[in-house]
Order: sequence, then C-alpha cells, then structure tokens
Amino acid sequence: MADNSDTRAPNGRRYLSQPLVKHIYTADPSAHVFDGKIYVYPSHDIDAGIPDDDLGNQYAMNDYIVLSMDEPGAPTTAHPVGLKVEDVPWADKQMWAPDAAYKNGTYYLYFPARDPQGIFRIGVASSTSPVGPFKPEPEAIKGSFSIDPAVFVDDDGEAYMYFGGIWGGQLQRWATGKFDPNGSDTDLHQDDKPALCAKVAKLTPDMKEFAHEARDVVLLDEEGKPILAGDHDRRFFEASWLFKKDGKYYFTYSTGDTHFLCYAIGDNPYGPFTVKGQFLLPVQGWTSHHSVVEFKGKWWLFYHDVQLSDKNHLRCVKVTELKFNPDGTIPMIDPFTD
Ligand code: FUB
Repeated sequence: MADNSDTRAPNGRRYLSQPLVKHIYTADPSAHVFDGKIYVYPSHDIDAGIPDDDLGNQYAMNDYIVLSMDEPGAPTTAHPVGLKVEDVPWADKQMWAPDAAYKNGTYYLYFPARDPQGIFRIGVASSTSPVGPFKPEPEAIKGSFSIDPAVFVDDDGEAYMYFGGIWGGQLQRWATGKFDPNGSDTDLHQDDKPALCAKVAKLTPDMKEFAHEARDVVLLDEEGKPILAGDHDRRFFEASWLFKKDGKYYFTYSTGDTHFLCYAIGDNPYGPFTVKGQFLLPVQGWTSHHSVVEFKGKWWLFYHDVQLSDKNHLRCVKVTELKFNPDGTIPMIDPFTD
C-alpha cells in the first residue's frame, strides 16, 4: 500500500491529519470510549475490482476489523477480524458503515448489509469483548432497512438507532413505507419537496430489536421549515451520528453528493433538529462519514478520506479535535492545511 504521509494532496495542500492505520483500508469510523480506551468501528474497505456507480457497488466489503487506541494520537491497534459476512445467515454482501454500543457486560455491533434479494437491512451481533469476535443474530432487525446505523445511548440508559442513506443506501425506495424495487437509484427528484429524512428507532432493552416503527429525523431550517430535497448543501444524505453536549442533542450527517458534514441541534433524541450548518469541508474522495466522541474533556472528530489510495472506495480513517464556540455552534474544520 502506498504511503502518502509526506506528500501533498492532489489539490496541492497538506492533510490536516494522517491515517490511523496504513496496512488496511478503513472508512466510516464510529468511535466510542469503552473502559477508558477509544474503540473505532470502521468499514474495512477492499478492492473488489468493481467500477464506481451511483449504487455504491464498488463498496464491496466482507468483514469488520475493530481499531483501538489509548488516546487520540497514540498508536492504533487493528484487532483480528470481528465479524465476516459469511457468518451472518441473512447477509449476502456489502458490509457498510457499522456502529457499536455497550450494555450490561455485552458489546453490540450494528451493521448494514444487502440480503440475498439485494435489499439493505441492519443486523446486530454481540460479544463480551469490544473487539469481538461478534456472534450475529440469525435475522436482521425486524423493521430495519437502508444503511449506516448509529446507536446513541442516552444518560437514562435508553438506546436509539439512527440510520438511512439515499442513493445506494436505498432510502428513497422506502418513501411509501414499502420497498420499491423499481425506485430511483439516487433520490426522488422532487427538489421543491421536503427532503427524505434519516430514521430513528428506540432499541428494546435487550438492544436487539426496534421498540417501535422507525420515525423520521426531521431537519428544520432557521425558520422552522423542513429542509428541502433541493437544498443539496444541507439536506440529509447518509452517515447519521448523534451526540449529546450540555443537554443538547446534536444530529450530524453527510450531504453526500455535495460532500459536507452538517450538524443540527435538538432538545431530545427524536428531534426535530434545527440545521446549524456544515462543520467539515469536503475531504479528498467522494464520501464523507464520521463520528464525534468526548474523551478526557476534549471532543474528537473521526473521519475518513482517500489519502492512501486516491480511490473513492479505498479510504483511511483519521482523527482531529472538534472545537465548540461558547454558544454551542461548531467552527468549520478544513481537512487540509497549507
Ligand atoms: O462505506 C460504504 C458507504 O460509504 C457508507 O455506508 C456511507 O456512509 C459511505 O461512507
């Protein structure tokens, strides 16, 4: 694998951060602090030789490998494979962005994959170790669909899964509540209508099922009106991540084809959330996907780019500090420096 650490990016600028690991390709980092250490649950990118398309067929990942580190900037360990697609009875291919959660001595890995019918579902696997191996449930979570699960556990112990993604993530094909096999490959092409929403469902106490049918994560503009589908610089595309700071709930996400990370603030886990703006400028590569975690009083943004490959489907995970203004807004992060 090429090591481009000392090189400039194709835009002539230097990278803000360097890859956490360079011997494997990693993406979509979901970071958590478990037992005083940072664990990152990324996608494990591979080159399957599939050309780029709007459905994301080039993202043909088969397994998950957990990363860990004592603190941001410390050496990163890549652990043995934690879960393989061939060990998941309901899953066929495309193990995309995962997340993890902990409850009562058990670690839960949540992951999307396509079933044999080509429909994305979300599954769960469990382990007594944060790095696996994880034992999958035989069926996908009932009522789950689309991609990019992100699980937030609130201070009262209630857990919520945020999920969904348009284009290859198939969210637009569920617009009527049922999967439309002939639906659009991209979005609904209704720019003057409210944008498609990410979904949220509370998890059951055993962390393995939805406690209710998934609900819309409503994103509002500064006037309280729904963000429109044509507002490509701010509308939800994929990569949900929720965190809580100073009693406020921050719903963060990627705008996909415009390549920004955005954030919106709400008063409870279900929203609605008022969009405040973007906080990460486009990285090198088509996708942008991230997580935010607090560690020892500082906040960290885990994100990815394609520094090691310059190929959209061969990404590398990075970390940088996330700062906040006194009013809770987030200053823009530029993934490059001069
Ligand atoms: O890694 C495959 C897909 O790319 C993820 O599910 C999306 O969020 C995008 O990062």
